[in-house]
Amino acid sequence: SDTKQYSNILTSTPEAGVGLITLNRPKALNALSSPLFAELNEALADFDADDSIGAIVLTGSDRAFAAGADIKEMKDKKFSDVYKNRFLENWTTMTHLRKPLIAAVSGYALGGGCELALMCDIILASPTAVFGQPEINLGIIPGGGGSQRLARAIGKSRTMEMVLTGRNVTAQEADKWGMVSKIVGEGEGVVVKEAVDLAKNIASKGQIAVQAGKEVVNAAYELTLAEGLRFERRLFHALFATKDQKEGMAAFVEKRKANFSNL
Ligand code: CO8
Repeated sequence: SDTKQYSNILTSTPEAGVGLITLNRPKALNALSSPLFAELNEALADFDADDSIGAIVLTGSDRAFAAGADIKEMKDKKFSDVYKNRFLENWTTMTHLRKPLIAAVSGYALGGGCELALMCDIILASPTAVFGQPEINLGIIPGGGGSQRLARAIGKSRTMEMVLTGRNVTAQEADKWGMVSKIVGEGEGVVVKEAVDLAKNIASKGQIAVQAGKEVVNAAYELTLAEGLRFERRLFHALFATKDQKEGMAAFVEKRKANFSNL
């Protein structure tokens, strides 16, 4: 996966089982241009298809996770352009990945950058992280799911305040509101290291169970409670057909570490 050369992102495998994607447009604070998103989708699809990868980390720089969609690219577009060309429709492709995706956010996560983090499965924040939906200041509204995913994550009142005023929120507020799973320690690179450790931990589990776990949690955001509970139980039942279930439970009884085969 690290053989491909991209112009707007970097890819690597910092630990066995972990794919790392770093947004790399430093001069534009990682503004999400169409070429960047095409590369991001390609790299995510490659890691998702790679059997040796168990979890993926997405990060930016110390200064910016991503400062939003590329305003210079958008500014002269007309309704007919964005509608007919399905502008930014491919942004949500990443929500269909099988493997867990962890956002390691440092610095600005604004507009589309905040929405990008919200499309990930877990968000770790550096103490310097800043989240916001400043679209209102540009005469538009969030278009990458911000209004919907934020409302589900932090509730109506806070989402309304963020979307209608464009006010940025600190990592500390985002943490208090349950938008991120935690704030890591201070220092450059700390958030990426912690995200890679978390990804490595997830990659060490049975991968069928990991992917099923992601699928059922995500179902909680799409289905009614009754449908979600039924879906969870069916997948829970299905896992009794895997070797990993036999191995995991045998290892517990035999007081040894499980050796999962992902079968
Ligand atoms: N697009 C393009 N260029 C950007 C962007 C951006 N979003 N953000 C920063 N840049 C560029 C700046 O233009 C500047 O370039 P240059 O040196 O050529 O002038 C460079 O990055 C550095 O930026 P600043 O000089 O402004 O740096 P500061 O430290 O002074 O400020 C800020 C940093 C506060 C982050 C500031 O850059 C800023 O406010 N950026 C814009 C934030 C914003 O409004 N984001 C929302 C964009 S709209 C959006 O995301 C809609 C999403 C729709 C998603 C739909 C999905 C389906």
